[in-house]
Amino acid sequence: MAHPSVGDIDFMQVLRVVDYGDAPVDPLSPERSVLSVHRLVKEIAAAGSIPIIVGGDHSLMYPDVVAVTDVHGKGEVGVIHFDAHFDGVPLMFGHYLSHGAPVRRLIDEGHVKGRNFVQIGLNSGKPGGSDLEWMRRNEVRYHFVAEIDKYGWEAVMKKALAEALDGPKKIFISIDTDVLDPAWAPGMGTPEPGGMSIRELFPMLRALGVQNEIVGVELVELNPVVDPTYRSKLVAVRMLREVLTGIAMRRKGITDPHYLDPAWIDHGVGSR
Ligand SMILES: [Mn+2]
Repeated sequence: MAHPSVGDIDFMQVLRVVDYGDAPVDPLSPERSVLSVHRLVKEIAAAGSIPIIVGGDHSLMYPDVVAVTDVHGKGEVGVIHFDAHFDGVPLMFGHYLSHGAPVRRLIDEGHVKGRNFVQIGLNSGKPGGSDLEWMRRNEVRYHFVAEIDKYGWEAVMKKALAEALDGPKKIFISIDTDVLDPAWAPGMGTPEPGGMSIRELFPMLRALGVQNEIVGVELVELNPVVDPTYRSKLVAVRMLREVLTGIAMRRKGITDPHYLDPAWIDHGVGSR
């Protein structure tokens, strides 16, 4: 029997997973890099596959999501954005393309409707006055960590999904590793203490895959070099495995995000 990848369903047995290589980037120029990232991601989406992008910082969100909406339609994709930060400033140090501004670009240019843009896990200083005003004017939905503390991840996810799918039928998932508390994954660019736990994020990622048509996933802001414990890399890999397991479960017709394969679990905790 194949070793189950995340406790029950082995996504490698269900999906065809291919390493499509690296987008050529110019480390000194986001303006030049954004084009080659967009081209590669669009090529994957246009082939009918689900691009899974591993960053790199969150400036990738702009070419990644535009590539996917180019294929699936402007305004036809909802975004579930896990992040401690709202990433929607108009300019960062005067720059149009940066990891602090992709949300602004995507919504202002009409690739994704603000009302289908759902942020989960906000946990830094609140967006400032004019930024918050912009978010509200564009009907961006946002859920602070405090909301997860109060109502639990499942209630927040249910609400977030209803918001993202208020129109579109397809979902792009953007995961900034800093949505997690740095205790779980210290190898990141802009850690914020008090973030989500893996016990909240992992089941949420899996459930998103089970319950939705996922058309793209990105994992960004991971910086394993600054974490000699190796933990950040393990946790990041697991995030993607949870999403992929959810997608595989859906392909097998499973709709319960808490499903455990009885053939496997009977030999484990369930039988004792
Ligand atoms: Mn971010």
